Amino acid sequence: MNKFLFVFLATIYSTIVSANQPKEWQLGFQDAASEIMRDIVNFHNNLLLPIIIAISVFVLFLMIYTCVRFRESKNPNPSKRTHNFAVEILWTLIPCLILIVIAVPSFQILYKQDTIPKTEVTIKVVGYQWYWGYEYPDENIIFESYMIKEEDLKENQPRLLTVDNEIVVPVNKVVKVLITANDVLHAWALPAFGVKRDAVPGRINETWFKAEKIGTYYGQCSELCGIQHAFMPITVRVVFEEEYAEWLSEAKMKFAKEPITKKKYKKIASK
Ligand SMILES: [Cu+2]
Repeated sequence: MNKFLFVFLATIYSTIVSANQPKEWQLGFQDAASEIMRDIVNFHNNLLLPIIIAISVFVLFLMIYTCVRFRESKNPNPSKRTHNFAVEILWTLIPCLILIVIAVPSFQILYKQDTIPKTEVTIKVVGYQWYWGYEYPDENIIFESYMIKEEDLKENQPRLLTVDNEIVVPVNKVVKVLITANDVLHAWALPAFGVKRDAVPGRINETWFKAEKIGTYYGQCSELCGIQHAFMPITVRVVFEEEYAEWLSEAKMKFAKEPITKKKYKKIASK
């Protein structure tokens, strides 16, 4: 396909694809856009939720039963018993078993998040009070990302989530994210990808994601970091590879880490 036609269609498509952000009256998670997030959602919906509901119903039943069965009028002389060996064993063992049943799939997901597959794009994230700094170390790109104030928002830009410089990544590629901070603790979190890692000054944390759908994804700082903690959102635009390449060549000039020499400019422009 003609490259320009492709980029044109891709741009139209990416604006049609709905953005992933919290919706009004939403219950539960945002739609998953990565395998890890799908695992997390399945883990929650198919294992945790049934256990939580069963325990809540059981405890509610016990409370109602005791209130009715042992009310004063029906049970004027209460039993003086304080111990029951069998019941004590049961209420220790059963919760242990439940925790083990939860732990196995939980560790599986944790290990999957921790093992980074062969990386195709690397991004370094630095938390500042109160904005994010981004770097593409392999591409000589470095920039800062500030929230857009409410009065400056354009149509369809979500409040408190839109930034001036969003990060752009290609779809279906493994993106490694190196996360650190420059002043206090922050946390880089993107619900749709199942990513949340602390940004710790003097230390680099790693995580990864592989976005499976193009679109715009929103996250927020998730570690209370000061007065403007709520105003340092994260915006990631997932695009087709062609569009990514185009963005890269533009960003390399706009956000060059070092001033571009004439020679370097020629090299980038000729790519
Ligand atoms: Cu923060």
